[in-house]
Amino acid sequence: MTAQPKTTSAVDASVPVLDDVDPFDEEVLAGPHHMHSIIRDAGDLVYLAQHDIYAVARYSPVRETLENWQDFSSAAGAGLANFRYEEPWRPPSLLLEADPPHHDAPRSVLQKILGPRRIRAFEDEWDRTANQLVDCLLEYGERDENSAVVIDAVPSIAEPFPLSVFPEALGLSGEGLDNLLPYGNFAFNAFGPRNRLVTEAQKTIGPVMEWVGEQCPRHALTESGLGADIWAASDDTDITEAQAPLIVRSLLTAGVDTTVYGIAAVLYHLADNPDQYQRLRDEPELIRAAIEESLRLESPVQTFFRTTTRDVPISGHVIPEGKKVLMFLGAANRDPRRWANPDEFDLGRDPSGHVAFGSGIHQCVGQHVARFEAASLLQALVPKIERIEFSTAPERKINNTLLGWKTLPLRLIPA
Ligand code: HEM
Ligand code: OVM
Repeated sequence: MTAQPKTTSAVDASVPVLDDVDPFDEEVLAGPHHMHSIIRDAGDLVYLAQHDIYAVARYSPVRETLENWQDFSSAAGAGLANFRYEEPWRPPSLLLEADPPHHDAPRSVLQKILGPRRIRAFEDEWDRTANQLVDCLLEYGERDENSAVVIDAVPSIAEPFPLSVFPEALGLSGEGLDNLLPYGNFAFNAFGPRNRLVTEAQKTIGPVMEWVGEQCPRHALTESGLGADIWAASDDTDITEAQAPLIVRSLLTAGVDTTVYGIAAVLYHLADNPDQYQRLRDEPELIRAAIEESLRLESPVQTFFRTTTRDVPISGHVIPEGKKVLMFLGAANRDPRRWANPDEFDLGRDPSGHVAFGSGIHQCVGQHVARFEAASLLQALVPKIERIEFSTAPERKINNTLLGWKTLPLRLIPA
């Protein structure tokens, strides 16, 4: 590794400089939307002095950056750390942290395996599991004086549902599944600066990483799951045997926390918008729209970085070569330049074009998994629950990349 250059090249004088904006401040992470509007209003491109990074928060430059992989590389890491100078915390992902041509083969293998056809094969099983979960809450959940079921939807729904369907679909043995959420939580924190969120978690992540490593070899995976499909692709020489375990690792990293946060988000927005929930009850064919709209509004994955491969012109400015660029997906998804009433949860709008899954060659390869899981859950829940209310205020979970809920105390009024 070469040492990081001490002097940074002079900032293009026309780029708005924000000195006191820190996207990774804990208060900001707990409620980033005010900061988003400051960054969006400052311009198409800004410079965040505290981290020596460029940033885009308006919809169109975010989308441009996502789609221009030639100038905005992923191989130096999708987080703040620049892999040219800093040792990554684990061997880089062959998907997320790779550029073409290396990205191509892992991507096309995974895209086939996680395509809608393959994932639809799990639908009946996932629907059954979702119905069991909701029935169980209705039968055994704590009731209040009006016989509403009172739950914290994070530990009662958002976490157990993905954990009871995805690891099995992947082909994990079933032991040690409690490592999955801490691993994902750490991985998403690790995209940010080495703040308290990272240093605290570092103390306990060793055994978690070890467990994850043990789940990736062929012998650890059942014969018919998604993991086995990845290994089978190495028999056909689409990918090498050295690549297979790292691609399995991508699913273990990106496949669980994201869907937990996504499911909590849609439940939050349905509780927060009783009129829209009523509409969903009347028109359950809007379940898919509700999922998309809540992905737009919440953007569970808030940010990713790129690194410039040359001096890149953007919106009349130039970003020097080798600089980190932070893309605010969540800010783009609420940009009033792109969306009418951007902060409203509206089942009547067309949320397509949101960038909650990114865009371009790295666009989330697990998006069908995420949508099918959330759809199974809502299809089970909506017909059985007349109304969803907050019982007390939900609390934010703080993560350098993910936006979501630590607690989501709900009252479910049975239909
Ligand atoms: C990539 C978000 C669920 C696996 C991405 C990216 C985003 C994202 C924004 C783009 C990264 C970039 O441009 O650098 C989400 C959200 C999810 C979700 C919001 C849930 C609501 C999943 C699931 C899986 C998964 C369930 C696995 C089954 C991946 C992988 C990549 C990726 C492997 C890297 C793809 C590539 O670089 O080609 N995701 N994701 N994600 N996601 Fe997801
Ligand atoms: C990966 C990956 C992909 C997307 C997100 C992510 C921790 C990881 O391929 O390991 O976040």
